[in-house]
Order: sequence, then C-alpha cells, then structure tokens
Amino acid sequence: MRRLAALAISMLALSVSALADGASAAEDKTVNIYFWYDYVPADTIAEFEKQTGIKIVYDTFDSVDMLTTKALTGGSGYDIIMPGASLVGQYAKAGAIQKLDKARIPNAGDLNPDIMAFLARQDPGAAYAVPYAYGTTGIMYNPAKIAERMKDAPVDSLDMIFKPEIAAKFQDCGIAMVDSPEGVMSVALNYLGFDPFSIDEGDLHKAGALLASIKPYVRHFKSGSIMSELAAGDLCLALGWSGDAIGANARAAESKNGIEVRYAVPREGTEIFFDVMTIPVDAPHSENAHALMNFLLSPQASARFTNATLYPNAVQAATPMVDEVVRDNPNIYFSKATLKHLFAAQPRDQKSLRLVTRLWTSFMTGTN
Ligand code: N2P
Repeated sequence: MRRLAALAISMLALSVSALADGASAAEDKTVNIYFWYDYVPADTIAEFEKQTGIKIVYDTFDSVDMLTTKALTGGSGYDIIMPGASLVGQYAKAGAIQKLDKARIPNAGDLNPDIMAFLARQDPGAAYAVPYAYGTTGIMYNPAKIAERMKDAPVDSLDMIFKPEIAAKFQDCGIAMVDSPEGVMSVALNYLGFDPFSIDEGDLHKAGALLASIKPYVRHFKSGSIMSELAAGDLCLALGWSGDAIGANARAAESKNGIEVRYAVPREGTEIFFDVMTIPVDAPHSENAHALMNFLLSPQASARFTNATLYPNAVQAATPMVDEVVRDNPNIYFSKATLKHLFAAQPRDQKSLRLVTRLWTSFMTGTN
C-alpha cells in the first residue's frame, strides 16, 4: 500500500514539476507529508483542509531509517518530513532540505526556549526545522500480566528487558521492541554505564552482546504494532515510546477490555527524542508546506495533538489547553528531576553508525 501511495505521490510530483516549469503555475491544492504513524489527529486534517482547501496526503513511516533513505535520495515528492532533531544537521549538509521561510510560520515565534536551545545544536536559529513533538524511550508494560509472572518485578528498570533471566519470564506473554537502532543502542550503552553516544568499538560490541543475550525473548520489532498489541493484551512488555504506551492504555480503556498499560521512564536513564518538521529541497508544494506547518504549530492544533497522541509539544501557548490529566502526568510532562536522567539523541559519525547498524541488524535477525 505504502509503495503504491509513494508511486502515486511521485507521479503527482512529476506532473507538478512539469507544471512548475510553465510560466505562472501556482501550486496545486495538495500537501504531501511523511510523518510518524498516528501522529496527526483526523480532526486536525479535516480542519486544515476545510480552512485552506489544501488536501493533506498523509503517508506514514515507523522507522526513521526509511525516512532518511528517502530524504537523502531526493525526489520523494514529500512536502514535509519528520526526522529526529539529531538528523537535521546531516540532511542540511547533504542539501536534502530547504531553509524555512519564517515569515510564513508566525506560530514558530512561541516555542519553548529550552527545547529550542537544544535544537539549535543541530540547526542554529531553527533555520531548517521546527519541533513537532517529543518524548522518551522507556518501559511499556501490562502490570497484571507482569505481576502474574513475577512478584515485585522491577518495572521501572531496564533490567526488565536487558536481564535475560528476567526477560525470560515474560517471553510467553510477549516482549517487543521498537526498530530504532541508534535510540535503543544509546539506551543499552547508557544502561551498561557507558557514554550513550560512545564511539568506542569495545563499548559498542558490549552493547551488541547485551542485545544478543535477550534476542530469544523478543517477539518482534514492529514499532507501529506495539501500541495496538499492548492495548489488546497481545504483548505484556515493550521497549518503546512514551506516548504510544500511554495511548495504548487509553485505547484499552475505550474498548473496555479490562486491560491496563503503564509506562515507566527507566530509572537508569534513557533518551529523550524530538521529532521535527522540515521541508525537502525539492518539495513540490513548499508554500502549502509552510501553511500546514504554521497550522500545526497553532496553540489549538498543538494542544489537540498532545491530547490525542499523549506526546507533548513545544508550543508554549498550547499548554493551558492541554487536558489537565495529560499536563499533570509526569510521564508526559516530566519533572526537572526526571529530565536529569534523560539524554538527547546526538548524531553519530559514519564509522560508528555503520557498526551500530551492523550490530542492530544481527540483533534483529538473530545472527552474529
Ligand atoms: C508515533 C510515535 C513515534 C515517536 N506514534 C518516535 N519518535
């Protein structure tokens, strides 16, 4: 399906660029976005389309490597893409993304300065990207199923997943992990007491060995399925993303199936990620892309996004509109104390990235 959609989009892009060669062709009323799955509420799409007459074509990915390949190859036909903040420098250097026209994004004037200070490391002055959402990678679990298999399980510790003798207890009820090589590797390195971004081959091999030791207990790496499987009780434990865990609990509550899903920020520390919006250099509808970015950064759309997905956003005026239960949830809007345990993703050099990719592939495929 995705491939078909991509084909349709690139055909569209072709016809649009043919048009753009002509004298005064305006952009057609479409904007093609490539975002994480479940990341734009349906009513937000409907409202933007109604207000502007621009149709949003929302294509999704569930592993950032899929995005990077498309972004760096070019010609994707997308108008807005959503890398992690640590990738923006690389995309910009490769000439894959364009500078934003800030005059068209007035809502970018009210962004959380702490988050902006962090993003500036990769993208000084937010020239190329604006933040959409952030969150942490941590322990998603079904407390009832865990308690049945282990009394006093250390649910806020990565021992749940990284200690083979503990993970083995939950193999039958299902453990999953997000397909996030750099993210999980940084969490594993940190768990072992190393710098999460260590480039030391010895450190990386030890993290690879840690992952290999728990491989028999990991059922799958389908990031996009974890939320619904936890909500349905088909998994009992996962290493995954905060909003997806809290969202799984909300879904289970809606379907009244008696299942509870909880999320813990690992006590050993973990990564905090920032998903940002940026425009490919060859985007066929750059003007529409700016209009949609501005819309998504409005306080109303940002608050609706956070209420629906349970991932916080960086728009300061949105916070008072976020539901109190969401705002007061320390796993969503974490305290300064939690923040101290978090490290933000950093770009890797090519050499250590290759090793991370190799170790991850052998982990996923179970080869050494
Ligand atoms: C998608 C959540 C993805 C966040 N629902 C990972 N950066």
